[in-house]
Amino acid sequence: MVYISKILLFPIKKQRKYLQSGFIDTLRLFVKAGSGGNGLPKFGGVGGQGGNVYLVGNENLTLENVRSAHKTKKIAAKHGRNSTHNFILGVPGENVKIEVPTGISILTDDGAKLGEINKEGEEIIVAKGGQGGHSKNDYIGRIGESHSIKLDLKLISDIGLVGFPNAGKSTVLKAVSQANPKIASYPFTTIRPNVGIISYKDLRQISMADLPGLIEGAHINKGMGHKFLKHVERTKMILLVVDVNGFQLSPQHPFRNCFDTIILLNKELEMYNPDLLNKPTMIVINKMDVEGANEKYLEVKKKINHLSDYFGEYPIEIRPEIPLKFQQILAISAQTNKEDIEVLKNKLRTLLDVCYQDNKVDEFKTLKDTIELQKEKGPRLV
Ligand SMILES: Nc1nc2c(ncn2[C@@H]2O[C@H](COP(=O)(O)OP(=O)(O)OP(=O)(O)O)[C@@H](O)[C@H]2O)c(=O)[nH]1
Ligand SMILES: [Mg+2]
Repeated sequence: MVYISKILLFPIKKQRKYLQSGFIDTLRLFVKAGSGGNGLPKFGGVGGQGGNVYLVGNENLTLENVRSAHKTKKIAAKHGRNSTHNFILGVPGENVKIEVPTGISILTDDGAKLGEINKEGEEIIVAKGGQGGHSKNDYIGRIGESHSIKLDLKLISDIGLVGFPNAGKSTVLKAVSQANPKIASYPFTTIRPNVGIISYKDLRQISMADLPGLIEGAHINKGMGHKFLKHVERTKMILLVVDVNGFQLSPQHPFRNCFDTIILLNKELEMYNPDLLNKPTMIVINKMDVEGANEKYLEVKKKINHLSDYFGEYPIEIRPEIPLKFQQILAISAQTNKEDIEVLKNKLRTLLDVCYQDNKVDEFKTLKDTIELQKEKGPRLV
């Protein structure tokens, strides 16, 4: 490889790690339903109906499985048989059922949504077989539908973890759930989404999706975070995780302190889809065990409820327009403090219960009192 690149005098660039995950969350297939068989005018015979193409939900599959099961990406159902002397009613064409993972939307090429599959065994017709020929259509069987469809996987989880790389999102997921995500001290450790389940003593379960970190410019497709933000669109609430020490992607990139990272995340969410700013959001300020964290946290705490007062300090390219609002702010050490994690688990549950009850962000105002009451308990709660 080295030689070839030398001979050809161009460097072969190694693919970035975050592009190597092998994880796919969209897949295009071409589906073709069967055409209807012709009718037999002499005996008033009706041609068989063309077979339909269905998608069927299977919880154990991934889109990678579907891709390898249908390498040609063209899937056709059988045609209906013609009506004959022996079979006045033509035999219908066989249907085809494609097993797909649950939690997908099905779209056509022009972006129209054909439907969703969210449960095991759920079925949807994606190409309808042509009608058999009969007296009203001159006994000519109709052509079955055919088109390409896009399967768009969206993780279904209650809470979506959003933050810069290395902030501790996976550490949070690991601490609150049984999940065992990879954790490391370098950015882009998580390269594909993971879902963990938080279990409570009364058997209540809440799902949380850990997503690859966002970076500045994610909205213009920098890094891979943008691709995964679509999963956040479906979660009931967002859990923003920031490192109290701030973040620097590399020595070539500017250092961003903790407050800057909050502003930048605000901007990225807004640029991706401003509706995300209306989603109930909680913020966790992580790594409070590190020396000097308290002073840094106090600085952030002063400003965090008035983000827009500070927008003017940021250049226009990174300045958000609408400030994020946090229903809850919690300073924790996800790695070292078990009590913090218990408090976090309970706060998440309380917030999520309100989401389910009211499904309205405004209702969170009523939570303020609860938050006040809980102030004296648990970690530094604003
Ligand atoms: N001191 C300290 N370190 C922490 C804490 N939480 C996480 N870390 C460390 O921070 C580093 C990054 O943690 P991850 O959980 O992998 O971060 P992430 O946000 O998932 O990162 P990406 O997957 O790259 O987006 C690891 O070295 C963790 O051990 C904490 O509370 N305190
Ligand atoms: Mg991670």
